[in-house]
Amino acid sequence: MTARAALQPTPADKFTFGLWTVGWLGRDPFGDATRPPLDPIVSVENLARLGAYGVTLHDDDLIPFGSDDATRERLVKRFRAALDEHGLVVPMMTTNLFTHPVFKDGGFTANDRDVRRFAVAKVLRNIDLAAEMGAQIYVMWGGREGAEHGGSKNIMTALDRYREAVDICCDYVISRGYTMKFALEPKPNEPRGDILLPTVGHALAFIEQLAHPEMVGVNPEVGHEQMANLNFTHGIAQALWSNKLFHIDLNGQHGPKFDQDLRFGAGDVRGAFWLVDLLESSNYSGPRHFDFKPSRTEDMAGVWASAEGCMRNYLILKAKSAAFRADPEVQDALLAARVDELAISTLGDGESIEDLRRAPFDPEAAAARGAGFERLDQLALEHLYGTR
Ligand code: DIG
Ligand code: MN
Ligand code: MN
Repeated sequence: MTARAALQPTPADKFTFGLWTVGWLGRDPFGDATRPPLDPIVSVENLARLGAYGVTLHDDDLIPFGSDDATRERLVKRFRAALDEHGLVVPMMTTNLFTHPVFKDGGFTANDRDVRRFAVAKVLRNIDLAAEMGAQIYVMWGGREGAEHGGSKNIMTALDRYREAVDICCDYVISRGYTMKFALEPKPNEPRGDILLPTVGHALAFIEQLAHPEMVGVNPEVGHEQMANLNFTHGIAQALWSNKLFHIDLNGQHGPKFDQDLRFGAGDVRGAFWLVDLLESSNYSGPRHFDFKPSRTEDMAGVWASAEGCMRNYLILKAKSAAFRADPEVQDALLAARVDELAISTLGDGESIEDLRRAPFDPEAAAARGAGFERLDQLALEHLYGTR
């Protein structure tokens, strides 16, 4: 296969994009939109042309907030026709509980009970549409669930309400006989000063308190963990280790600052390499979903170039990871670094605690052993830099 062909995305790569990504108007807190609204049909056409597998969406991305039933039915029918025409699927859907001012203090955890009840009803209605679309994952990003003022929100009570809302949604899915699962998306801050369930760790702990924890996993986003100065690949590893990586939001970020939502591979390149290396060696078979914002500097040609860049960067890193793992010198360096030894249980088969405590050990000799990590890491970087 030629190098160029190897980087041509196909539906087999399972690349998906949120409608809100390529459809981002470029509006930010300091500037107006730089691009006109994008018809979801145009997004479907172009993403299919670029080799994507599917699209994802919030309810409001397709059906403007407050639309009447006739409008809703027309827009859904038109969208489904475009999906069928271009062969795209909808593996994931989610709800917008953050744009309309009614959600200014959140949805599931708004102090205002009427708002909470409206938010739950909005999610339940979109769960029905998600089932109709064949979505198997339903993401919950609680971007407005949080606070800026210490006395405004009893966090323990807020978590009670958060759990109540998620439990209601799980009960609803069970009652309707749907097979979809939920994926909580953590984020530490922005738009709220502090957002509830800020990291993968917080979300994993929260899931264990739910009525149906087996139905709920996580949808980690690269930039969100990195905004909290955390190692995203380590977070994904713990989600995989917990069998809770139900979906993933891929993008780029340059460390702890505002949420940049860069195209995948355009932020922390070294972190992106190790992430792809982990994903491609794991049992995660879900979509490689991009949740990014094409720079507001771009016209539509730039938007599609940015979307294509997300997929190409993933495929480039996938190829580099495979070359790294196949490199005999790397395999030698991995052995020298005793990476394989970590897979051996600390206590031997049939060994007693007393056997362990009596085992001979020379700490000085062990301390003198070099780890061999620098040579291994240099080999990885040379694969990443393209000199191997
Ligand atoms: C932002 O990172 C959030 C929203 O875009 C959406 O609710 C979710 C879907 O992946 N990510
Ligand atoms: Mn983000
Ligand atoms: Mn996201």
